[in-house]
Amino acid sequence: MSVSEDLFAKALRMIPGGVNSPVRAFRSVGGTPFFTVKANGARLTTADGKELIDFVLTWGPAIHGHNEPSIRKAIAAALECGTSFGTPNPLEVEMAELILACVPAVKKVRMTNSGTEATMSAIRLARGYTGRPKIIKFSGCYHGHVDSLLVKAGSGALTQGNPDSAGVTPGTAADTVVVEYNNLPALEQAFKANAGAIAGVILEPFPANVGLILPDPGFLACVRALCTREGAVLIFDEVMTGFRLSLAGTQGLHDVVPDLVCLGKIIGGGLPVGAFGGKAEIMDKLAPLGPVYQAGTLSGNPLAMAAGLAAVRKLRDENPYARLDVLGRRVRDTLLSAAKRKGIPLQVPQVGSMFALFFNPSLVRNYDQAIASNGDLYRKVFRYALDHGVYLAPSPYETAFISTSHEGADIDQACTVLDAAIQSL
Ligand code: KE4
Repeated sequence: MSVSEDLFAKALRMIPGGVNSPVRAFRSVGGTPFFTVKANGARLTTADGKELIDFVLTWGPAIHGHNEPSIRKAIAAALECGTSFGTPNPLEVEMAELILACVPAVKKVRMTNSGTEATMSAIRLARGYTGRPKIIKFSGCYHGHVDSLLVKAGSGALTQGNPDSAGVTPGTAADTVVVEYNNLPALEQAFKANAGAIAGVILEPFPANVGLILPDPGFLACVRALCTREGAVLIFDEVMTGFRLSLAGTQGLHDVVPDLVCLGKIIGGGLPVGAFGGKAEIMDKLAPLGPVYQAGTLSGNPLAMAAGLAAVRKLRDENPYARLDVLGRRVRDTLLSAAKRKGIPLQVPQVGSMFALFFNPSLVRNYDQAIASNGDLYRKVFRYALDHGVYLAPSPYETAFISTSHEGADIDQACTVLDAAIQSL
């Protein structure tokens, strides 16, 4: 038995599914998950001493690679002063200043401890600001484990949703309307069917929890226009894409301005974090100023702020986004070329340092098309890559990430393995 297998057997006895977050259990790809004991640059080291080139990057935060020295030094320096104060601390002010400087849509910001807290708070704020009950979300978009957002399209797909998890009550789901992404007529119809009741529309501008789906030309602008017309709050969930695709997230790639933005991952430099921000007139509805309650013992924690400040300042100072896009295109072209030679239909949506694989003959524009892709071929590629030292996301419905530390030998080696993985099908 390997060390990871032994650890997993022990974990299973004490932790549900042996993991503290379901996707880590490898249930979508089979086999026993490996345990990581350390990480540096683009590589993880497993409990069995195996090195893996990592395309998951702790689900996004490690844009500079793992254990980046300036982030490590920033945490160590903050640690000298203690771990948590429960009072305002100067680093929170620096983080707010930096987020406002980088993300134009954000005029005021509140820190949280996770992306889930950020989206949960943003939809409560939208409801409190508008006095309306309903939220529109899009199928395939994931916003963390918020009751109101663990909802799938209901029988009357344009009226109310159905719970997408046990424990979410029909009453909660009833206030969520689920619409197909990239389907403007459906969004228009949802507003019509819920006239005057929609508090907000939340979406991942580039859905990346269903593989990676890119918006049709003009889709985001039309969503913006409909929200403006209907008086609904437009919420961009950029927990994944924030600071990943540009300093302004997807907002650096188009000109659509949301009313609220949710952030996470990169802004914590690998430590627990989330944030939501946007128009001051909306944000000022938050306690202690306004009637919408929101709180968190460790929100703005000095260690997470120090790590996030170091990570974001490094992005601001070095602006690595063009370099990351070159790496993303290289991986995409490697995969597409390999699939063409093999005669296998493959889509590789890629934007900057994010990419995904859909074994599908057609462009994937929505959730139904994503899940109709061949998951078995993905699982075979995942397994071959892992056996040859490359770690892709352990699910066909996730996105892969590249860091600046992949440049050079690691991306060369990874592309060789990914090509061979496709040829092995
Ligand atoms: P957290 O609560 O996990 O910090 O963030 C939730 C969240 C919100 N919004 C978006 C767009 C997200 O991608 C996430 C979390 N992403 C997943 C990866 N698909 C986290 C991995 C996990 O659940 O273990």
